[in-house]
Amino acid sequence: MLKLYYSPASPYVRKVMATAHCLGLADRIEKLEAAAHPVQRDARIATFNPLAKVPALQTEDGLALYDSRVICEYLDALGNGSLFPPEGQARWVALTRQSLADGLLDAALLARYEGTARPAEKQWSGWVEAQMTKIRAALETIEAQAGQFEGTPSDIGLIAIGCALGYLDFRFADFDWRALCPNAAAWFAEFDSHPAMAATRPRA
Ligand SMILES: N[C@@H](CCC(=O)N[C@@H](CS)C(=O)NCC(=O)O)C(=O)O
Repeated sequence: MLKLYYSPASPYVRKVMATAHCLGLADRIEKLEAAAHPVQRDARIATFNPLAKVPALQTEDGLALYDSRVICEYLDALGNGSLFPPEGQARWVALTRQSLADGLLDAALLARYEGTARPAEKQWSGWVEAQMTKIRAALETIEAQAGQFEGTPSDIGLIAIGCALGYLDFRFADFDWRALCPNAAAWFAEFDSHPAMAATRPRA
């Protein structure tokens, strides 16, 4: 079995699990309990990943892999998939979309940690606003491209974008990203109903 330090709320873990579902590998993953936190380090996760972040995977031959980008590419190779286009423009577009979605998520997590992990007297609204600016800018780019997106999780860029938009629904429910992104919203309505996305919706 593959062993995965896991959180049902993590959008990066969702990316890994959606990838695994697309490839028919989800049943080969044993989910290991973890409590990732930016300040209260979880020593269990650190046995696979010194950064103590999830996702962190141990392969069947004992290799420790992180972060989500590497794990997803490993799964694609293991499952003889085509979620990482091997060459040409399709490859660079898919990888850059993954970076865009992961960057949106990095900003979302930093904004959330400011409110949940930092003591109230040290919180800084300017920090959160700056992260929200990054999120809005990433959404603008997603909206500009949404007309070209396929309706199914056909590559890692689209999977990552789907997980990022799903995370906004999950943790930023008051932020009406659909009002900014009508085309992406229409795409997401169909995309998120795919079995690989439906099986991996975030939970607290
Ligand atoms: N770039 C990493 C980000 C992983 C990440 O930030 N995971 C969060 C949970 S959603 C985490 O483990 N946070 C704990 C920490 O920041 O130390 C990836 O793509 O896997």
